[in-house]
Amino acid sequence: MSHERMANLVRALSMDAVEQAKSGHPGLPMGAADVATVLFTQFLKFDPSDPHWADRDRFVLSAGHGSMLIYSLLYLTGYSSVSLDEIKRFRQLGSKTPGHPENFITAGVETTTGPLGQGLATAVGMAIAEKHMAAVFGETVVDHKTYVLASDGDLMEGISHEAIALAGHLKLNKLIVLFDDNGISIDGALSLSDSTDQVKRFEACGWASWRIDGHDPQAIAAALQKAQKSDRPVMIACKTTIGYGAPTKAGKSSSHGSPLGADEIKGARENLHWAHTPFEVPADILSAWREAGSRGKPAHADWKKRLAALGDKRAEFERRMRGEVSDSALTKAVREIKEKLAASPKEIATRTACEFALESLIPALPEMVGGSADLTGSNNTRTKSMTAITPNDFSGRFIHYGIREHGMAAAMNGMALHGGIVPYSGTFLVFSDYSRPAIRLAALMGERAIHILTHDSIGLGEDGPTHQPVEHLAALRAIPNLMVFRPCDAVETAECWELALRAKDRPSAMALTRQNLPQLRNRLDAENICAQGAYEIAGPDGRADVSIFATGSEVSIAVDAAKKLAEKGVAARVVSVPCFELFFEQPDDARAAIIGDARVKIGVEAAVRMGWDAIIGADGIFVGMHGFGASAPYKELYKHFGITAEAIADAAMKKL
Ligand SMILES: Cc1ncc(C[n+]2csc(CCOP(=O)(O)OP(=O)(O)O)c2C)c(N)n1
Repeated sequence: MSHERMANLVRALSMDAVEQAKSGHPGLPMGAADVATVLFTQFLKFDPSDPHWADRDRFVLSAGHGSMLIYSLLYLTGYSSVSLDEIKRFRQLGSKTPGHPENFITAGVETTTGPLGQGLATAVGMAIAEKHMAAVFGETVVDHKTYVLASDGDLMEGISHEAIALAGHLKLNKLIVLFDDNGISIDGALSLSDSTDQVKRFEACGWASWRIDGHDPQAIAAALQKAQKSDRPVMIACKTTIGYGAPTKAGKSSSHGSPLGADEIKGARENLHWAHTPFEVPADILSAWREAGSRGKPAHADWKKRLAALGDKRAEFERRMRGEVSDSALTKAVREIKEKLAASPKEIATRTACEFALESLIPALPEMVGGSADLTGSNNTRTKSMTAITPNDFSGRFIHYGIREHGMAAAMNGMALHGGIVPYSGTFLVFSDYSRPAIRLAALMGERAIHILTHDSIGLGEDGPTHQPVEHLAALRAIPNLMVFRPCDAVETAECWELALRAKDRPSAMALTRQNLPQLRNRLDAENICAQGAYEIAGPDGRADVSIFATGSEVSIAVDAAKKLAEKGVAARVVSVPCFELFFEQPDDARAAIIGDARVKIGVEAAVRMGWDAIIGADGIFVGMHGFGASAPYKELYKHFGITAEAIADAAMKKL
């Protein structure tokens, strides 16, 4: 079967599906069909009968708008997730072929893509994970490549720079990017907005990079062949024509993001010598594609034998790839931490409590791979025993991500998706804005990536308002499926770590202090109390007149306020709220019991009010921030902004 016929089937399916859906992007699949056909029929190692085969090559369509490309490829190579009917239902509710590829909907899609740049940066994490797992379990069972198809938009996004610089530094030589170099974006020719020499840019970042004709199957195959043996990551700029085959729209932005229309499709059929009706799949071409799809079967079978020969390590490898942390190891580690804290309570910052917890967690859970965006000493994410991952040795468990929060968060997604690793990292809470798009994708995909976000309020003091988050807790809490933890002491910090690690299908953000906090939980609780999201941490024996809800560093202030109120004969209780999401997920009666029926409800958090009304009601009192912070020693700032025990007690008395 000729390459041309096989590639043209991809083109035909893509333009027909977009036409039928009356929406979508035909240009990229038509332009990149040759590159993708060579990759999938000659190079990519995969087995459609097992989309989760651990040693498959990963293929990331970073330009997610070209989703019909991957749906065509999955159908043609024989993945059961995408049938011809699903292709006909492109972009319809409940289909396996949504507008942009979603890894949690369509088996064979490695990662959700659509926000440009994310796929490329996620792929860097996959390539890191491959190297780390190979270092731990050996290349006999972990030896695969990560391929990316990236568009102009992917490479224009800022995140691409963080990603390619990190990949180049780490010499991720099994990462191969195919750049769909078509010179067109939505507004028109790329020359409207860009004049970067991408080949030179990648080279400057330590990649091997060169240009080819992206419609010449021999040139594509030769380039991919050469890429197999590279000692550094590879970027192949494939010169293509967007909408290849369309008579008037090829090479133009008009083929990028809307159906071609009946006349144009008719002309494209003529140009491509495609004498078939819409969605018609000629049996001989399909069978050639299916044959290509079964190419990987022998390799898969051989791999299974090598896996079996792994002996004792096999079960551990499989456990890690399933993403199941050892229940007994985790339970034991957390118990050990809590016992130590009960025996000798610690007045430490929660960031320090994090490191204290990690000292037990890291040896217990070998899948944890940490890091920091150049704030290692401030985030306390590296324990004494951890060694760094370097270009020459990927067996380490700590990544110096550099000052690349966005690239770091996306790489963590890639590691979580690859499997075998539970990634966590650190930066300041205020800079979660820089990583937010990738955190959002982790939440959407349901991936366990754990973000340690220290310096979580005005409590960081002198660095001032640029570094003092006020809206970030609210902004993170607004992301569905993300757990935002703000522990109040060392014990809660350990419990929140346990919850984050046990949540296989959701990411976590943990807001931690720079300043020391008293340990409020001195009793050894066998249970994880933070699992309820909120609980009474201090209270009178009988009914309370006042309920004070607080998180993190403000819980101890709330406890002091309750004492002041008690001196005035007012019964007040304090509820610590380490995780809004887990609290809101409690059954109605449990939630109502925690909220209680005290006459006065007060929320205390050194951040903006947004989100708090769900707990304290619109008529509740909020003691927190109403604007940006300021630069001063932190104790002065708490007084200046009125976040004190006195202020809370006064507000309560006024309302009673
Ligand atoms: C972060 C982000 N910004 C904007 C968009 C909207 N968008 C989709 S495709 C595209 C650019 C298209 O140009 P290119 O990447 O070259 O793709 P091609 O035209 O070749 O299909 C834009 C701006 C997006 N998907 N992601």
